[in-house]
Amino acid sequence: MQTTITNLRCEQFENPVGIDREQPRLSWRLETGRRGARQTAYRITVSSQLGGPADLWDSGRVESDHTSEIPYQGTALTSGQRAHWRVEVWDETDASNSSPDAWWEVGLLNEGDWTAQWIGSSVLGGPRTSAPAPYLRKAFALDKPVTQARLYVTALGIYEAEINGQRVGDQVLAPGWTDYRKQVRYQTYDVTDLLQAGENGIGAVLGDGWYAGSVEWRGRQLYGDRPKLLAQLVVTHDDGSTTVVATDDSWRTSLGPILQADLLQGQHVDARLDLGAWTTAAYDDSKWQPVQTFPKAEGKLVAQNSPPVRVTEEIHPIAEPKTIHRWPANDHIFDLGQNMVGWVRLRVKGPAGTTIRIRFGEVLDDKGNLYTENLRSAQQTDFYTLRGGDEVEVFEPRLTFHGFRYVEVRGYPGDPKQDDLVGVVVHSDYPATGTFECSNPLINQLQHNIWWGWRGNSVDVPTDCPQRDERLGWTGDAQVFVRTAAYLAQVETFFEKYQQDLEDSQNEKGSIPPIAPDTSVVGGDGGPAWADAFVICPWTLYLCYGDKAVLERHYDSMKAFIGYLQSISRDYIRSYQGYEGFAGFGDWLSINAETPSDLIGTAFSAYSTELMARIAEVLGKSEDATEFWALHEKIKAAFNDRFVTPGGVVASGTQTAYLLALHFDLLPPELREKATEALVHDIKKRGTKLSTGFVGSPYLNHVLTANGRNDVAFDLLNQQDWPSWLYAVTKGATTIWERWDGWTHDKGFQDASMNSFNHYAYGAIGAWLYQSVAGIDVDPAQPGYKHIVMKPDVGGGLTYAKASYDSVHGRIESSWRTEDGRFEWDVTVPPNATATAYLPTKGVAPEVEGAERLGQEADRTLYRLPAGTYHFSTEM
Ligand code: RAM
Repeated sequence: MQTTITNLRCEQFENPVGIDREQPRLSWRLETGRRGARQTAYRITVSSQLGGPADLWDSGRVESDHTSEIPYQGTALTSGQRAHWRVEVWDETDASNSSPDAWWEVGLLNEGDWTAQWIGSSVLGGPRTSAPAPYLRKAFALDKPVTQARLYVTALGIYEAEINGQRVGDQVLAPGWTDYRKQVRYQTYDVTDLLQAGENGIGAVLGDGWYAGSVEWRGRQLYGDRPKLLAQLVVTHDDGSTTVVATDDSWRTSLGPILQADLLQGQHVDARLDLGAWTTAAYDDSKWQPVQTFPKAEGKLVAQNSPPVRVTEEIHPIAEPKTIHRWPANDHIFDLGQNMVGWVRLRVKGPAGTTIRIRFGEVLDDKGNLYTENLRSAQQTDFYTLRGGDEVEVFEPRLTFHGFRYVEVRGYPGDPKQDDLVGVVVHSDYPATGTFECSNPLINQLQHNIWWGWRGNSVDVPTDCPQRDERLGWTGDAQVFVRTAAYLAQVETFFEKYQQDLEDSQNEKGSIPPIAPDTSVVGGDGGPAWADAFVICPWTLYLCYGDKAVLERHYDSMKAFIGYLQSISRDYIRSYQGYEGFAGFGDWLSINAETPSDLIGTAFSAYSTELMARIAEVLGKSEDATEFWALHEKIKAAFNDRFVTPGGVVASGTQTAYLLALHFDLLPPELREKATEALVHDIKKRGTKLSTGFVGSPYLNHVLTANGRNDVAFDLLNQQDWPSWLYAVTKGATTIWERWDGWTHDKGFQDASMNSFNHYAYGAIGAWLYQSVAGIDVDPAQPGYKHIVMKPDVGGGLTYAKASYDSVHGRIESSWRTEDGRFEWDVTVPPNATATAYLPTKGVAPEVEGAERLGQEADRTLYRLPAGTYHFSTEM
């Protein structure tokens, strides 16, 4: 059976344009059904010409089983250069196979490559009022045929570019959100097909975006007073010469139909002001004004290096809209059946000047009205004023986004029908990698909610929520969820970008704020479990994708962070009583269970230091590793001294206190059992309920399962009264709620000032479902699923569970069912990986072809599995 080489990726993109890393990382996959298939060597060749000799790089035959993220090590490439590459792979039989050709193209590497100037309109809004969106354009002639054209473009704000009346690319909300004072990301588009010899037109419309529009609750203009554009079109002609068309003072600007484009407040459009075909060459712009030019932006121009934001799906209302009769205009409420993030597309016909108001909410109140109190100051309201005439008009705002399930349309001429409105789902366009299903439909709905919670809260930045006046890159939420996110999707470069956001927000003392990109709402130190995202997130990426680059890139800053933690600790206790700095958010939103800040602080200090020691080991920095381990010992000793009694009682006695002590392995081994008992006792005392907030919840079921109480883990999972994961599910939730008690029978809605129905943090239970219930996990000693730990923990009345995960090596599958006292298990190990299967068995362990028996551990038989598919059948 032959091996084919597929999935050729450069920096996780397929044949990308605009790569600016000096050593772009190359990856591929082996595809074959052959048992035990693995790579023994590879040879990468890179050429400046398609099919040409390897003039840029020939790695030679490298004896290695690595297939992912091999750094390019050839001749330095120049701006705009294209590199063609392929890889030859030798397998375990020493047969060799070559991949198809792939390529990447370099972006603009040097500031000097940019001749474009920042341009914008002279019209600007204020801290509370927005100005209409500026349109910017230029006509130009190309006197020779076009063989290739690239548009390098970005904005302070957000842009949508057009050439000759056609939209450039399919990204939305570009260039996304960074701390623009540090970094501004540009996008590169292949626009060859949009141009022609002769007359051409180019233009862009700008939204205020995160740069000049509303961000959280502080109003507008956080980074600058108005949006600006930077664009450089580089056209190559058939004779090899180039023409560059760049933004400068020859461009012209006008206001148009978009009266407001604000991410939080919404988009207002008056179609009567439509500009027509404003990027065609023939368009008459004599009434337009000259643009203003602006000095160079502070932030460094860097290429887009994470998944672009795109429309990924459209969903339809589940029923005809409900009409609420009001005076002077009726409301029509559409239900999309899913709490989602993006916008709607609305079809409408009616008299010119009719204005429709569209509001968005996650839930309805008990009278069936749209509930918007929990949005705080975010209006997320769109207005559309009709052009009029006989044609159906289509309204689709793209310079804003909303979080909603219900859409309230007021002022619609006549009665809208179900198919007049579509929900347009928008988020970072990463490949989905995980599927999970089991015999309990409520748990399947929970998994569905976790996935949608992640989708809506990954619009370029991992956010707490997507709807109210917040939508921020809260560090705590991100670290809580990153492991789950890495099951759901290929989020490596998404989180690498966030890691850069974190580093960009680090202050000179080494602290990491609660939010990145930093909006300086709360200040310089995010406190325990929040700031620690800086170490936890990259470590998780390393475990799940096996690449050291992110650890290397941020090593010095992470080390500075660990130094900072000690500088604010007293006798190794972080957030000690009496500490004058920010002691942290505690176990945020826990239920009647307060865990002291110094306990959480010291536990996370130990954990981050341990991870740092491991990171230093991985990077071969053994002196540092020794120091971090020594520091870790001291923090651990201080933790025990201060918070643990000789009998194994952990101070405060909360579930979270025990969870941190156990999960971070802070206790002497002989106290683990006692601590587990105490944890279980507290759970039972509360009626088999959890009391954990953001900090403890992600570890709860892991700790129970790892310490012999998988039964209690399942009892918590199956609990349907609040606080529990399934409570919201039984109340019809389609995403994860911010609070365990977002809505209850006796109290109704929780405090509107903080009650999001789309907050992914509690969705962190998702990782346990994949890891423990389905039994697919990484082995830290061979990260990136090179060696897979397959250890399903059966329980909770489930009769089957099945999951798949598309790892860097290919698809991993685990599917089990129980039947008449037997355990039937199907397993797939992708090529170039191995797995250890932990088969739960009472009786005689079966012989399975290709699986090597390794021995017995308690009630499980261990097998070593080379690549391939296997079926186990045994007595339970
Ligand atoms: C809330 C956010 C977030 C949390 C912080 C502490 O406002 O929604 O989820 O991390 O506070």
